Amino acid sequence: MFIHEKMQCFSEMAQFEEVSQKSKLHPKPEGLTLQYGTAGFRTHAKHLDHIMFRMGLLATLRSKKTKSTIGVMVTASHNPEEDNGVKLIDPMGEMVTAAWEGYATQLANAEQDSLLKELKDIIKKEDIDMSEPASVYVGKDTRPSSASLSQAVLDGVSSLGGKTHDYGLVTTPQLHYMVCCCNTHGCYGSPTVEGYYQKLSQAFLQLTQNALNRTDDQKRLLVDGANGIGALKMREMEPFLRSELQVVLSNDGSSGKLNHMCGADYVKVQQKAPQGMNMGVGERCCSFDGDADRIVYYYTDSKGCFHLLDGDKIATLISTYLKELLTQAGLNLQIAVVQTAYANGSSTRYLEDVMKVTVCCTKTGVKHLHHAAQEYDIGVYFEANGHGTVLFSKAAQKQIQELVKDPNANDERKRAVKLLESTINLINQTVGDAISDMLVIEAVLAIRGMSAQDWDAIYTDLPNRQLKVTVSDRRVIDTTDAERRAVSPEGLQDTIDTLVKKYKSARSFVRPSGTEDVVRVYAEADTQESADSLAHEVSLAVYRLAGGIGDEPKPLH
Ligand code: NG1
Ligand code: ZN
Repeated sequence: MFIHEKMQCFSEMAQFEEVSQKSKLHPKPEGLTLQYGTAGFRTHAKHLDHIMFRMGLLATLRSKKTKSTIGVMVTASHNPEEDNGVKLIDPMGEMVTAAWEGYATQLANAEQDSLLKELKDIIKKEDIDMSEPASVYVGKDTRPSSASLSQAVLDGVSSLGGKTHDYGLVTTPQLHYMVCCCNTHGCYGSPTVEGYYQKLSQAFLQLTQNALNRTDDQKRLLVDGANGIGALKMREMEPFLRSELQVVLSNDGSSGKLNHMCGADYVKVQQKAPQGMNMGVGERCCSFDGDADRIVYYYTDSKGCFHLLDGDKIATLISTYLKELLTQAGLNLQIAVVQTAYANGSSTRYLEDVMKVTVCCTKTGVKHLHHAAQEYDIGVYFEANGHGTVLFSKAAQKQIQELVKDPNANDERKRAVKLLESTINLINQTVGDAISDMLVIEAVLAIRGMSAQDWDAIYTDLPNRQLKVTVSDRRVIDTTDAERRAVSPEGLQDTIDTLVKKYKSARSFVRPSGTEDVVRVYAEADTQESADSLAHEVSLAVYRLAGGIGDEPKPLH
């Protein structure tokens, strides 16, 4: 062996020696296995220390492989405060690719004494040059367990010689933004929290200049921060918005528990307002989830009725606005809306039949929607639960930028294309972002002079119900057709089909959750009673045919 080869070999051994030593400080409980789910690993925080260390290792390998900065976010989003989780962020701010999700599971489940073997296996399979430098950005939410778990990630990265930047408390979408800014060398913005506030607030202020005579009432928005990171970050951002948005913050984390009786998931699933919010009649309100990558809006009418404006209503509002601007700007760009099986049937019908936009349906989980949206000039994607954003293709952005500079464009076209340009700057294209989505919605409502009621009246939701059933192994349920049909266990889909036929305008499907150990049941029908009853009957079918445990599901009424 030549001397330099010997030295390299020695330094590699030293590198793995450090992994070996440090991993003992983050031991894996024997026999525990976890899967990289819909959005990363997620479970009770007490099981996650070794996972975090190992995800630090994996992010370092991914960084060496892609020669880019990779992100690791410590959060369990809308889950209870006791849970935690981790999401890996790829170079352009998108979710990590499927093959690497597989590596994540492989590494997470390796018993202590085979960790190095699995690590080397990934290095070999991916042909990773270990002499490449590595850089990993780390962020965390406000959970009590997040501090030590993010330290475990940092330990993992440094034990493989990677460089870290610890952003501390940030929202998930802020970390996605940082990763994208870094890897585009500042083209997407400056990779600091302040850079994020500046980019978004400037675009928001430009847009709202086009909304004349807005009263203070119209500028007022009630925000439920889910007692999480979104509340903290909203407070930081407020001065940048120069009173063009007057936020009244509740569930700001000063007393309540994260996601407890509040937050976007609670509001969406319970179809009621969060605790601790003082809502006036018709007042616009919104809720973030625990890591501020989801948002839903709502209001109560003069009869005290609660109205939810969910991800489907958000997708409709934004796509209608963009389509109108494209027409005014005379730009021939294809716009599509990407949804999942949870999208309310009325929204799909409205978008296809009235708006004449292309609608496509993917499996649950934003990574699937994000992918599908990349196929269009403009891809608007939202899950019904309020997780989503808009993607503009490179070609579409170029056309818009060229038209902004075109001296021959008339005033109407100029105005429309400038609005499009500012909207692009306001949207966090890397991932769904509650703060960015909220500002887009506020700007669109302001520009169009619409109230929450006007927005709600675009179409009427079909009554629906979501339930959970606990079974001994949720993997017995296998689905097809973007999760709208179950292929196993035998007889389940036939039973669902028969039940659905009993109700008007009805639809129902079941799928195993990727973030909780439950099977999710969804039903919609012409009345709330029918939707509730169908959801219950389907839950019973799941319980009986898919190995339900605990008490049998009870009727809702
Ligand atoms: P699961 O638990 O796989 O249903 C939930 C949401 C997803 C997505 C992920 C990640 C529903 C029905 N499901 O996934 O849409 O947001 O969490 O947060 O809302
Ligand atoms: Zn979230």
